[in-house]
Amino acid sequence: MNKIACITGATSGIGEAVALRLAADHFDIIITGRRHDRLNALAGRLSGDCGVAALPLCFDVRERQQVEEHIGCLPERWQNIDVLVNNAGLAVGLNPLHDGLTGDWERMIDTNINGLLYVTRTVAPHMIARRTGHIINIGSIAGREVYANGNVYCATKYAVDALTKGLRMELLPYGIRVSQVAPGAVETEFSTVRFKGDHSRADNVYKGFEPLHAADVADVVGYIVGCPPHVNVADVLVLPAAQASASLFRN
Ligand code: NDP
Ligand code: 8X3
Repeated sequence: MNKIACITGATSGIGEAVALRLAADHFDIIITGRRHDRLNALAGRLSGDCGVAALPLCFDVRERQQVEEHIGCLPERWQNIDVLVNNAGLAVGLNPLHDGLTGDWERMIDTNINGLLYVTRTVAPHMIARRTGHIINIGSIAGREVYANGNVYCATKYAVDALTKGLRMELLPYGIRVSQVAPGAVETEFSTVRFKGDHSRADNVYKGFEPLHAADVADVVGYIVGCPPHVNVADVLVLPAAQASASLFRN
C-alpha cells in the first residue's frame, strides 16, 4: 500500500502543486480546502491521471470542531498519515497597522496559526503512536524578515517558524521529522486573496520579474519528503532568482 500524505489548502497554488508532486511519487493523498468543486476536480486528477487514491475533505481549518470531525475521524484506511503538509494560509490586506482591519487580522491569525495548530494537534498523536511521520510547515520569507504593511501576516509566519522549531524538539523522541519550507514570491491566488479579488493589483505584484511557480515549491517539498529516514532537511528558504529579501527585487 502507498504511503499517505495529507495536504491542507490543496484547492489552488502551492497545496495543489504539492498534491500532484507527491502523487507522482506514489503517495495516496488527503486534500483539504473549503471549495468543494476544486477539491473534487483535483481528486479526479489524482486518481485518474496519477493513479493514486485521493480523499477530498471540505472544511475550514479555522474551525477546531470541523478539523476534528474530518481529520480526527478518518476512515480506517486513511488514518496512518505519513506526511502532513500544513499549507493552508493567506494574507488579507496590506495596510499599516494603525489603519488595519481587525477582521483581516483575525482571518490571518485564525487560519495561519490556529488552523495549523488544530490540524497538527489532531494528526501528531497518531504519528507519535506509530513512531514515524513527517510534518512540513509552509512558512514564508515574511517569517524571516518583516516588511512595511506586512505586520499581522508577517507575525503569523514568524509564529509558524517558532512552532516549527518547537515541534521539532517535542517530536524528536518519537522519530518524527519536522521541516519548514519558506518561499519568497510565488505566483498563485495569494495576491488576489490579499487584495480581496482586485486582479489588477494582484498582477502588479509579479510584474517585471519571474516569480516562483507553485511547482517550484512543490519540488522542494518533494525533495524533503524523499530524503532517507536519517536525513531531515529542517528549513529551506526558497526565493525567485530575482528576489534578495522580502522587499528587494530585480525588475
Ligand atoms: P493560494 O491562495 O493559491 O492557496 C491557499 C490555499 O489555502 C487554498 O487552497 C485555500 O483553499 C486554503 N485556505 C485558505 N484559508 C483556508 C481555510 N480557512 N480553511 C481551509 N483552507 C484554507 O495561496 P498559496 O498557494 O500561495 O498559499 C499557500 C501557503 O503558502 C500559505 O500558507 C501562504 O502563506 C504560503 N506562502 C505563499 C507565498 C506566495 O507568494 N504565494 C510565499 C510564501 C508563503 P480554500 O480557499 O478552498 O479554502
Ligand atoms: C508570501 C510572500 O512577501 O508577500 O508569504 O509576504 S510575501
